[in-house]
Amino acid sequence: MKIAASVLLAVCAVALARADDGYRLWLRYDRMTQTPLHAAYAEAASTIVLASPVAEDSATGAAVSAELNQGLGGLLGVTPQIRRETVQSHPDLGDEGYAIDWERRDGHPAFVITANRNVGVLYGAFALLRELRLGRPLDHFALRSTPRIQRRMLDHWDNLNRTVERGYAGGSLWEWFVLPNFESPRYRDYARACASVGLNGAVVTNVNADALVLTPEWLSKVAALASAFRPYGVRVYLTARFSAPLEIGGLKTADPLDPAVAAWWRAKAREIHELIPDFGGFLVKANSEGQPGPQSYGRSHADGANMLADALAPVGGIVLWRAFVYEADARRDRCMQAYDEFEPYDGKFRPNVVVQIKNGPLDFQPREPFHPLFGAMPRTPLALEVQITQEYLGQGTHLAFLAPLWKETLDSDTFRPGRGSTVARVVDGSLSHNPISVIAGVANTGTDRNWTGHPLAQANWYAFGRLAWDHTLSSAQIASEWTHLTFGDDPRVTAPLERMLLESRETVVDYMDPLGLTGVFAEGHHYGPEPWLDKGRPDWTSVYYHHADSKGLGFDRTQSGSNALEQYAPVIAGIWRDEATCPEDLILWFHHVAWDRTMASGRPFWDEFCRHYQHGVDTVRGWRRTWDSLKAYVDPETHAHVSSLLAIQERDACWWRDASLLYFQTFSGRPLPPGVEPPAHDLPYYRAIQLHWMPGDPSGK
Ligand code: BDP
Repeated sequence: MKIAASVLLAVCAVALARADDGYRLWLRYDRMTQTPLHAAYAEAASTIVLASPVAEDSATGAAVSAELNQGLGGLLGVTPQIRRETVQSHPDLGDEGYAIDWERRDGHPAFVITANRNVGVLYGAFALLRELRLGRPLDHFALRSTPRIQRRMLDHWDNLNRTVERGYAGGSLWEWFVLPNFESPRYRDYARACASVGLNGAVVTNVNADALVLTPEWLSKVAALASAFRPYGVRVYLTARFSAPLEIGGLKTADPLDPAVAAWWRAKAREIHELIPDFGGFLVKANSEGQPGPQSYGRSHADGANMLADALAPVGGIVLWRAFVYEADARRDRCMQAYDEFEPYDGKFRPNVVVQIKNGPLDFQPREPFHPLFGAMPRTPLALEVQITQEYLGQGTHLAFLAPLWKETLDSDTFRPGRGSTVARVVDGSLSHNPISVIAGVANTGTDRNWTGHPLAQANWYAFGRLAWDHTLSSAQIASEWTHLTFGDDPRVTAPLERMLLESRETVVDYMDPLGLTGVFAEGHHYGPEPWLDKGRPDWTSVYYHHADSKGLGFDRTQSGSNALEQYAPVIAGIWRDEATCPEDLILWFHHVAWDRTMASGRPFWDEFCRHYQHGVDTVRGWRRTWDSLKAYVDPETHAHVSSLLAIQERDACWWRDASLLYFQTFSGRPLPPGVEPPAHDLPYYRAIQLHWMPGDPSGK
């Protein structure tokens, strides 16, 4: 009886240990298998020295101790003795950097974390735990790391009613109604996860902003969030609705040159600063997609940004002014408008203004060339904004690991002023010696228990943080780290899963919009294909972007077309301008390509185009087989969840292929090449598909 009970208990314990709801993200800290290396780790980890010139700040210091206790206890079964030592400051470590060394102290091995500030010690603690978990050899423990970009931010498109624009993981994490009285423990867990990958800022409200958040009642709620995040080094920012002085301030105008308006914002900045002493600043979407802005008063973006910057400067805040602007009735190529609007203002912004630019000139498509503004404003700090949430890459149901997409932008060479002037160097400030540097990712988090909806989308939150800290890391390294931290070290799991992650972005491109095609997404919710969309605002249709006709496909952005190429440096424009040298993965972005053009493979363009779609479908099918084969080695809940999502992804990949090829075939008039499966239905069937109440769709219908 006794034996039976203990067997049952053991079985339950195993089951419990295996049931995995994903809440712990990559911070699992499960006991590592015992090897001589782990025994050596355990010995050294029993003493941790925290060396810093500053006195211990209680909140962050407590977070460090809690993390080390939890992490080392979990991984190694060690309760560390944590000693604090006061040391000289290390200028090369800056405010947030850390060093980790393996040394002998009093005759015993010990890990020493050195940093100038408590938050650096915290980053060092997370790094130590990560490196131990990943099995770094002890004699390699002389780590030095400082972030390349100062402000590493998550932008939450969260509304005050707790819906999340383009959010696919449940509702908003911020429980506004019960704030500030009730502070969900999840706020701390959120900030801790951010800190573990080095993120240090959160814009907690949607860029399509609500002025209400700037009222005293709501600011006290924001202050509660800020205090929950503070121990983990995460500063709060807010989106500022430009018309707030009218809406909540009782003024008759929001004209940025009106002294009463400027005074209102100055007082507002002071009020926020009193509640939130480390308030980061405002993120502003102005004169874009219906949002108010300075142009409503005949003023420029610079006038608007500078007025807010003057209000924030006395309290140490910055303005993140978005360059995602385009006019409703413009005759000019939409992809050229942000450049036209902002480039003339280079050098005209206050020092605490940062212009925040999406990775590409359109809108977070699966592939775009880098935004030309990155090469055009050397006297202005420029922030890179990417989307972690997968608005255009299958949303909550498709696997798409985005590090390769972000790296593609970061590593792009603007050739301004010369070779080696990569977007990464523009953004990290090293190219023009800009004093402020910012990178922002539109968050993929929500109230789903596993934070990100798709279990594998956690990898994108992780990857964004890691790249924000160090953009020189490779996608493969990040994929490997995340996979090991999340799924353990069994190579039967990690090797195939890493391969799936690394293939996934290109696979999505293959079945959605290969060879530089863009703008073919369903109206409103943007989930499925709608290349036939031709009604409504021209630049919100698909036909505006793909230009399909009987001759060919693609948007001519050379001199014979919109000449968007003129916005790039001559070297790069020269390569892209010539159809013969333009990389094929961007060819439809820059050229109207003839259906029978011979591609590098020797095949006609139409055949090549079709084969990309099929290749995308085939790859997803391969993942399903691979994932099935991992069943015995992966937590059952997670396995079942991902299996179902991969089935949806295969269904959708087929839908994208069939709908797109049937539609474009009406222009090409050519048969599907051998190897491309015939569509399951006819074009009217696909055109009739309507999805309702899609997650994250702001139009809500
Ligand atoms: C688009 C989204 C829209 C956002 C907009 C933006 O569809 O919901 O408000 O970007 O970035 O991608 O402002």
